[in-house]
Amino acid sequence: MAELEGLEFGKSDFVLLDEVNMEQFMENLKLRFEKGRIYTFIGEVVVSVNPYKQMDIYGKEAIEAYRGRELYENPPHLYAVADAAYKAMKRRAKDTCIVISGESGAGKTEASKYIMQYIAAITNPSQREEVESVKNILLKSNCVLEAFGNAKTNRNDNSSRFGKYMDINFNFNGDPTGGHINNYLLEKSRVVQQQGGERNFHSFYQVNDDVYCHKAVLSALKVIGFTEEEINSIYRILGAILILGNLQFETDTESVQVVGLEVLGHIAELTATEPDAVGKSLLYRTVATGGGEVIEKGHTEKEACFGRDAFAKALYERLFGWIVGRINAIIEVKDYNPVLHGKNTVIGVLDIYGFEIFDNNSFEQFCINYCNEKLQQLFIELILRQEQEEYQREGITWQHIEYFNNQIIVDLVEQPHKGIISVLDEACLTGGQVTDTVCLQSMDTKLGQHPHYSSRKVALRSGRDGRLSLSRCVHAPPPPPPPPPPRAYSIEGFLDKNKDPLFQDFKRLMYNSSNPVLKEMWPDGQLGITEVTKRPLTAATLFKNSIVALVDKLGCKEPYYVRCIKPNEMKSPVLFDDARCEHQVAYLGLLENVRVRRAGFAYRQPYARFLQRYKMTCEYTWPNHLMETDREAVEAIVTHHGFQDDVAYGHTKLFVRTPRSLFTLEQERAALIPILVLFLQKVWRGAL
Ligand code: AD9
Ligand code: MG
Repeated sequence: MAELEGLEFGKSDFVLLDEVNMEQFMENLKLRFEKGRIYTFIGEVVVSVNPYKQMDIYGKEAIEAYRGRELYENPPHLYAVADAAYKAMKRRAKDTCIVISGESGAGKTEASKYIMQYIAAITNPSQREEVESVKNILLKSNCVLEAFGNAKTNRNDNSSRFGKYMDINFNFNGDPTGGHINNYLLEKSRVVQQQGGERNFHSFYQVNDDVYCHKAVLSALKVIGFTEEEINSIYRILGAILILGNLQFETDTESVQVVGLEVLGHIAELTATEPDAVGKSLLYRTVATGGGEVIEKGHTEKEACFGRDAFAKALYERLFGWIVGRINAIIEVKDYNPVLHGKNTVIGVLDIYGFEIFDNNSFEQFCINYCNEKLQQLFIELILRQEQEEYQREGITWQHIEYFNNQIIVDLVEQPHKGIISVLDEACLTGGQVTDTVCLQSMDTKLGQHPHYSSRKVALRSGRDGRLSLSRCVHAPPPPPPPPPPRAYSIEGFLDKNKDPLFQDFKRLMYNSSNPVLKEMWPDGQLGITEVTKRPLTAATLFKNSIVALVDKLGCKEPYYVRCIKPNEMKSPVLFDDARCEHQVAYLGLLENVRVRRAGFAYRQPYARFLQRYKMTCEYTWPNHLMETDREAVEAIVTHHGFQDDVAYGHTKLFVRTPRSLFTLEQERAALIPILVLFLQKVWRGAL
């Protein structure tokens, strides 16, 4: 619970609400936002509301104020969480992670950058050169990843179109020695198609109009350690993708042709391949017949367009993956000897897309929301586990806590043979005749009885479509937080996006490039047509595997959470849209979080600290107590105020069940302080 803030700014920790209900939660959130208090705790979780304006709260002074302090000693802030994660890592040699979630534009990426800057600022006091270099590379990697992975969308001018998890490694001194980045589900469809008002990835514009940013990216690439040849290759590939974007086909009497053959020459030059080979891979595909014969089959115009787009998307996706891989190779911890250097510990920072519920939700939203269900599940599990561990450490009896377990929804999506992904994969395997609608029908057959599954048919101007819905029915007793509305996904495009096919001919073309950088990105192009027997994993299964691995990784770390909220759709610093915010609070399960936190002990503090703060409220402890231990003195304060039934005494800490008890103490303390100040002034003036 944060102190040092007056009540006119609202309650700095939601566990202090008189009652946990949406009304009170929202009232407090709004009041704090309006008073410029964008951060609020729920225990150790920070809830953040995007201020949409520069705040003077991230400077050197703030960093110093939070450095090495306990969470409740300062007002809520990202720095408090960053410091808590860092302290746990340094003092207790624990691997920790900071999970930042929230919807698009809620402030996740900005938060992750402030957290990294904080960690950079408080480490390496002796300014060792190699550590400074690691820090610099870690910070610069943001600039590069944002250039290639972010884009202007209707929701955010700098929207991350990929999920990012970054591990920062520390040596026994607590100084960064390296790192590793994992990226998730880059939205590659943006390369060929954007919604009205949106743009392609920033990188495409930086070569022409956003030249200022281009210079910064170039300089970041150099600082990180990309070679001239690599940088050159990156921009050549971007050029090739741009040309592909303008490439058209036409069908004459006999076959499909590329319009304006000179474009093939441009692409060939940029990708270090032959124009004929480029043309061939755009117009034909090599297939093996049943008898083992290899033939070339000409595309229809539609197939050629589909192939071209898939090629452009894959080029970009592999480029992005390769850039991340190169950064990793450079910042990877090398020559670490645990005997010589002590335990290598890690802080992970996860900046990943939050729940997305648009008017029209598709395969991408389905994947993203599945990821969030997994993280939500981990969140509840870990928060409970942390509580449980602390109680055990302190010798306090653990009481069972009722909470909503969304495992049932996770299972609905990911269970082998039965889940939605499995049914979808099966439909993709069946081949040509299965349509999205048929796929939805088989989901209905397999999952129709599931309490959280439903589907319906809708008539659209463009034809018929089906909607598949998952409802998150929250049934936690009492008081139940309002269940968020069910999410409906349009089934249209699910099969294609899941299969994500790319003709093998493109892979071979790229593998045979004489540019070694490009060749390195396409190792699977070396397989001959008859050698390609295994079907590649589908997009949903690949995503599922990566998220399962992520959750495993997070699960063995001590987690810290930042939950971001977007106050309005107008990017306004003064508007608090109640309905929009309430919706996010419900989806993030924040009321649930407060409930879990309060169901056990809402508040805990080491005896010495508690005593120092409240000893003035009790005659037996003011100005000093005569008891043998601090714990006894704390018992005296608690009994004096009559809330002995509301507490438990741990080995080193006092645990208080309801915030009201503490509130009484806080109020009394607040009332006493002016009297005390007056008294001291008189003492100084010699009046007493
Ligand atoms: V997305 O899911 O990647 O589309 P984010 O990452 O949640 O989204 P982002 O951090 O990019 O959102 O924030 C969006 C914009 O809000 C920023 O570009 C800033 O203009 C603004 N913002 C966010 N946080 C802060 C802040 N702490 N101070 C000032 C902020 N402005
Ligand atoms: Mg972002």
